Amino acid sequence: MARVVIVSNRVPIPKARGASAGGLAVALRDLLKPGTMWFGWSGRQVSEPSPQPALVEARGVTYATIDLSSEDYRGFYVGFANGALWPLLHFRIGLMRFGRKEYDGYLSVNRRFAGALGAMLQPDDTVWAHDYHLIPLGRMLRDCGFQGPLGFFLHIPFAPPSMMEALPVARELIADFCAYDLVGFQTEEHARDFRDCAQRMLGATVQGEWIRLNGRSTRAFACPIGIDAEAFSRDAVRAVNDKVVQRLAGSLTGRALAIGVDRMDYSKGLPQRFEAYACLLEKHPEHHRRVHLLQICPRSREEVDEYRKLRSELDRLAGRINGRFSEFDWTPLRYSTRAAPRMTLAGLYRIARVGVVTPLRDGMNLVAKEFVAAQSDEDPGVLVLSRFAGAAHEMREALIVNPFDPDAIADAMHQALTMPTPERRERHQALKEKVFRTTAQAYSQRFMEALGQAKIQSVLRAAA
Ligand code: ADQ
Repeated sequence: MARVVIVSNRVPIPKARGASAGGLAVALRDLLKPGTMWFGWSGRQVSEPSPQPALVEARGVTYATIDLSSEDYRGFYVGFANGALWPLLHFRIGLMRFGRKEYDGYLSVNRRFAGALGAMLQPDDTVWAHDYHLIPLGRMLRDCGFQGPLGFFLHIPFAPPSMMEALPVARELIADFCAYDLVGFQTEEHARDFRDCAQRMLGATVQGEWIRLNGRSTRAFACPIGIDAEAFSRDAVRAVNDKVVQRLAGSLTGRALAIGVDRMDYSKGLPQRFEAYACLLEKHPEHHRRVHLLQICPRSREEVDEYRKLRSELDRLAGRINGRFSEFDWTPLRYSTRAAPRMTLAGLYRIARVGVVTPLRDGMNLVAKEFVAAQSDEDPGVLVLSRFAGAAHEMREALIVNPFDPDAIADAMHQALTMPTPERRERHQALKEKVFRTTAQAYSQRFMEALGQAKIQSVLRAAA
């Protein structure tokens, strides 16, 4: 039977009943039918990883995972994927740390993935690999003899040739992308940057969305990811009974809530957001005692230096803002580094008057879509959105800001806090229509259809 095989760095094996699914598991939920396989890293570091994957069956889906050694993890995950590719593709070349050893580690883990997965693949399988950890995997699976449809989706942005040139192994990686039949990006801008790189850096022939390199054809297209808007919206309504949401709502005593929810990552523009909030309170004393900013940002990737530095900077800024503006009965900034259950998050978005989503660069940003899906039609909150989030390409009715400009973010927050109800409703209806149309379900279906067609086309083009 033809199977879909999903590959990603981390594998969301369903745990206890009621455990909430992460973003990728939600996005691919419709593909998780009996017979599907999901392959990736177990999340474990062991001294002698077995080449045999561990298999877990849940609701007919097979989850196959391999372990990594600490050395693998340091080179592949901390070193190359998050120390070089992540900063480069988020336009932070200055933070990029490239080392041959780390790149070799990255290749070696991809080879291990390809070896273990290749041994389990059947000729009529369709393979869909995800994200920047696994760019060379497609070529390596081809080297193992797999000839079926191979797709790849990049969840983070791509960079133009002038920036990609800074990465010493960029040419190899761009050629690796071209081993897939279909490569998906969050926006047309990222897809175009990729095609430009293939053309200018490798001399590939580009025709529309098709790239031809060394006799193979690959389609590079935009396929924006979404959320399960119906389910998220239902959760937001039900979350009025959530204890944390009730406690927070009770503590507001009529004050407006502005909310930010992000992994603690330097791409999310958090220091600039805190400065913008200080700027709002400085320019508009009328908001004193009338607003709270709740920033929820769970720590992530603390093995990487830059993430530890960011944490100290945010602690310092948060202390400074509260020290300067607090009154005995009003703390302007509430800041938590904990993860929150999805239901609680949905409820917090719903009671917020303003959603502040201001990344410096972001592939899509699902928080922007979740915020919109959680609002009520009668009394909706207003979204302040960075123009450099992929989501801004669709969500034009948000208040679009330059995230490098704290003054402009402060002005947009003021506009959001004082926006008349009819305008809030009008903007919300337009945004809601988009979030409910470009859903997670629409994303996976569109990608899979395009992958089937791309495979046929690439075979025809090779024969032409
Ligand atoms: P991320 O960089 O992780 O994803 P994002 O798209 O915002 O960014 O997704 C984060 C998810 O984590 C959201 O569903 C959010 O609700 C959840 N989350 C954040 N903080 C949380 C907290 N404190 N507690 C619980 N949940 C929390 C990458 C790319 C993005 C791209 C996605 C999907 O960087 O650009 O949109 O993949 O493709």
